[in-house]
Amino acid sequence: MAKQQTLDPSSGNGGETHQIATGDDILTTNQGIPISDNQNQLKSGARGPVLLEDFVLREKIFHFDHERIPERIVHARGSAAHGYFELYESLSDITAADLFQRAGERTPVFTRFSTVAGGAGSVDTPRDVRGFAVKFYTQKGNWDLVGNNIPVFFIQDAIKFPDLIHAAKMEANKGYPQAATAHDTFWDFISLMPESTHMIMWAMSDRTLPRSFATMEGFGIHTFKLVNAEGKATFVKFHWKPKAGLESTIWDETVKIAGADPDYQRRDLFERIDRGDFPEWELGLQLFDQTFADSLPFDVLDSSKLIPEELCPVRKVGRMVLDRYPDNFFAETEQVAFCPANIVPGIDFTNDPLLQGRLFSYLDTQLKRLGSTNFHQIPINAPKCPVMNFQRDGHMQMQVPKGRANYEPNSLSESGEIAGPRECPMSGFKTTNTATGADEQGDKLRIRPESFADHYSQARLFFRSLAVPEQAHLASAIVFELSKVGLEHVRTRMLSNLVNVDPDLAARVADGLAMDLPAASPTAVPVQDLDLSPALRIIEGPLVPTSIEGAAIGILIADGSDAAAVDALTSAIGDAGGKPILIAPKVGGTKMSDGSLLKADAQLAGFPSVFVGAIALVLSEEGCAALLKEAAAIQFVMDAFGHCKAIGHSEAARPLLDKAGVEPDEGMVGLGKPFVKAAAKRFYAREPKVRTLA
Ligand code: HDE
Repeated sequence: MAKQQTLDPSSGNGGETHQIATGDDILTTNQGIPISDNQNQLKSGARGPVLLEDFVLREKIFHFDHERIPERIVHARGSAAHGYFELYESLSDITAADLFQRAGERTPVFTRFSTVAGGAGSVDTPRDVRGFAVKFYTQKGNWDLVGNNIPVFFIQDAIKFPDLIHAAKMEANKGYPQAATAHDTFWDFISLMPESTHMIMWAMSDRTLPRSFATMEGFGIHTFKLVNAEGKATFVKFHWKPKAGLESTIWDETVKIAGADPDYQRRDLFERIDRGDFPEWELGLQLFDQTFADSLPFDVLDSSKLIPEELCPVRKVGRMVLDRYPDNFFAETEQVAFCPANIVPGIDFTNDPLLQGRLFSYLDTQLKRLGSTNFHQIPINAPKCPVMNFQRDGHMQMQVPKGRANYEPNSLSESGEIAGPRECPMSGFKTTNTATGADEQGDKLRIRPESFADHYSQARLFFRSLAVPEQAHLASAIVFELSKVGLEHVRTRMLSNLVNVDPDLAARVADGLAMDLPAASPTAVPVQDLDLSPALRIIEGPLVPTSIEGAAIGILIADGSDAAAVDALTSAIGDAGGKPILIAPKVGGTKMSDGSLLKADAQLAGFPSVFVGAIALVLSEEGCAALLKEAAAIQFVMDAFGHCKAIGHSEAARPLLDKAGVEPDEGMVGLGKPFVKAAAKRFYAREPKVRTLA
């Protein structure tokens, strides 16, 4: 029999059931009836017709026919992992939330990363925003922090969300492009919605090309409140800071990754966990009060704005470690249901109109997607603390409540006393004080506040804060996307909006499109020059990786490669915390200089250099000569050079470098220590030599 570890459903764990098959198990139907033959249907005679009474066949095909559920309308493509959140210090002075009370305490989490526009089967690496959703299973209920890897959003009011998503997804009549914003409808909408300009700067920057989920930031975006036991509220913005640093790929690299491995980031998450390089982030809080909020030149309820870290520092209060991948993709990653409305006492919403709309949407969509109001009982969604109420019945009810009492209050016990569970004013939500701005009075209006009217100043702030190579990537990305837009009036309108962001940016994009630069579009309020925020940079920013820790580094070998050099390099990379990957024309064995046979991790033709952070060519004259006739080898080197990666090489590898058009620079090094050091960086100064950037 299968070992069924069935936990008591009444304990509030949702009746979690894990099945682990053993070699002695007998195959059964879903009714537990043993199956004698799983290869043949029940027929009347060996060559006769199939019998309708074959319930084994009917049950199996019936179940299979219904295996798919509707995919998420957005964020359909996702990958997830289990882990924990560990608190550094008690935050009881600012919040009563149970998970923030005791230093050192760990709270289990399940975190799902996603792209937004593509379907569930789309590639991992389009230019797209990444979802960053964390479910904290706290002792006082589930808290979902459903964020993105960008701290602002395209729209200020939830009523525009269906329009935004319709415009971004594949075009209604064509059914393409999949997982791509480089098309007419998206840019038509964006160009007509100036409030999206700030986010579009982020979307066109390297932020939407993360190297790995482990090398991107996460943001709760909206302003929330933390509320302490006395009911005092403090505004908060949530941040996730990656321990592995911030790293993105180059667009050309991203496109090639998509072709070579559509599951690149899902695989990377799995492999990092598998080898013990657990992805880790620190939870950061920007804490502020109403006086600070009033001092800002924008509204903290406006989700198209961020608060620069230079103005309000990010306080690190704990860390999240993802150390276990799901046992089953469907049961966990697909069925997990995040909802921004899932908050715990000690955390509260604000009147951000984008957040308020989200509070309705998630529960609603999950009923459709998961098919029953009881989806909270699915193990991945079930709280790990007691769940007690008088909600009953519904499709797929998994629990068996005992007794007559299904209402509150009741006094059905023998003694006649009022029986529980009952509400608890002490531990439930508290009304917050007005220090954070109560605004629930006034006329009923469909109106945008004046304080939301500045759509360009922060877009300018973002663009001007970036490092020079990042600015060039951003400008080139807009040129690329608008080049795919067939409607000239859309391109012109977008250029007019860009003039407001930065005239130089607009001129560069116009030049890249070979179009005339139009006049600036009208703005509701004058655009301001805000103080720049270098913390927003990836390149040359505060989170730039300084070592190869956690990074995959490729070592190309071929027949005759120096065995000792390969051995030394592999150890040096491993010692620095990197993951050495041996790549050879044949995986089964390469004949090394000392006559030994060395197995490779990957075959050259199926493992382009876009998969690694840097490459080392440990080649003999003989091996190099053979590779000169291999397009995959030449492309391997050409791409590493074009993607500004460090290239370490043996002397004998020079003919291959020459054939790949590599020119010497500081990213070209020998083998050994200099290579391990260089491999942590990218050499962007090389980029103008290999491609025209806007
Ligand atoms: Fe979502 N979003 N969203 N969103 N969102 C969904 O819920 C929605 C927004 C985010 O890994 C849906 O279960 C509205 C902002 C993530 O399962 C849906 C608005 C942010 C995920 C939905 C927004 C997000 C979703 C689709 C405008 C960052 C994936 C499937 C007000 C703070 C969660 C689902 C996962 C998923 C609605 C805007 C993040 C339809 C109406 C802003 C990470 O309910």
